[in-house]
Amino acid sequence: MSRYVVTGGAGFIGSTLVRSLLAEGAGRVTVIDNLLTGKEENLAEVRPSVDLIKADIRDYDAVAQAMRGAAVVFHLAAIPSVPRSISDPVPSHTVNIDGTFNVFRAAAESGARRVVYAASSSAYGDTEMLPKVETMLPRPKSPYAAQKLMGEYYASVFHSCYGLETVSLRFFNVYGPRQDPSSPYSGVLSVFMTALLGRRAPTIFGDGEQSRDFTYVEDVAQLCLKASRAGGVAGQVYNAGNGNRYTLNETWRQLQEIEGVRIDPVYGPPRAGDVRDSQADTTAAVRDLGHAPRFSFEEGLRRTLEWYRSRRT
Ligand code: UD2
Repeated sequence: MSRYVVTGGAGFIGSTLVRSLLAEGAGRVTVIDNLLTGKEENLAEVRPSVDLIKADIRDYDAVAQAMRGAAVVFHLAAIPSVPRSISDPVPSHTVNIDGTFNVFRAAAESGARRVVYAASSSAYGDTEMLPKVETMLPRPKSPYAAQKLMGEYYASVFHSCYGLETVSLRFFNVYGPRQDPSSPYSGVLSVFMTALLGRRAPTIFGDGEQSRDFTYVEDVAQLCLKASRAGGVAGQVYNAGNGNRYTLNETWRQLQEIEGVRIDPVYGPPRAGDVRDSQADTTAAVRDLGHAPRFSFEEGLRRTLEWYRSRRT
């Protein structure tokens, strides 16, 4: 078995992380994925270097078996999406909380050294001030946000009670190649880009003045690697964002400019559980983990757009 395990490694972010690990010389990587939202084809050209275990993280025995001999675990498996956790709360609760508990428990029992946990910026909810700093009181506004926050608490407790080195990274609206645009719960940029390429109007929920710290997937993968190696960070929580924020209106405008088209969006009612503004304070991640995002928003948008274009038939 490999010394690296990535739960959710066939997903959009997980498969990027698997590539980064292999590029840095990992040799082999074990992936645990139930292929619910992940896809084997996301691993395409790296598949020969991956031990893919098709299992659900709610299955403790399968998780424990996959982790035998692992040194570092990246826990990315989850049922994401704020609206999905509201319309169908049971699966997201059981995967994101019970499944996460299983991952920490199996990691501790197998003697793994460290678990890097994919937490979420949604834990902050609406804060009085921007950017959002790790010391702010969390105020989750949706089941998904509460579940992801619970995972952070478990991460911290597995460190203090069992000595497992855990690092929680609060991902801020990650986007990039391989993000699946086809579900009603897909991330907004994947939806915007496929609408743009199909010359269709996107639907913006609310007035479009809500803002996000969109973070390119390769920058997040690099931060995961750094978090797996940094000293003196066990039990801590860090923002994994860029430190910028763009409104949806600005973002749609920028995409139209890149593509040289003009398509007015359709505005719909605001979405329940939505956070208004999101922007990471990256001071702690830069200082303690060496976070150094490389992709500007425009560069990330262009690269992602090219990827969606290359996938059009
Ligand atoms: C949350 C977290 C993010 C990550 C993600 C996982 C926040 C601020 N961010 O993302 O870090 O954990 O959950 O799922 O909580 N929208 C439209 N039209 C569409 C789709 C979305 O207007 O077709 C809006 C949506 O109402 C929201 C924004 O776009 O205001 C972003 O939505 P999203 O689903 O891409 O991500 P979000 O912010 O819920």
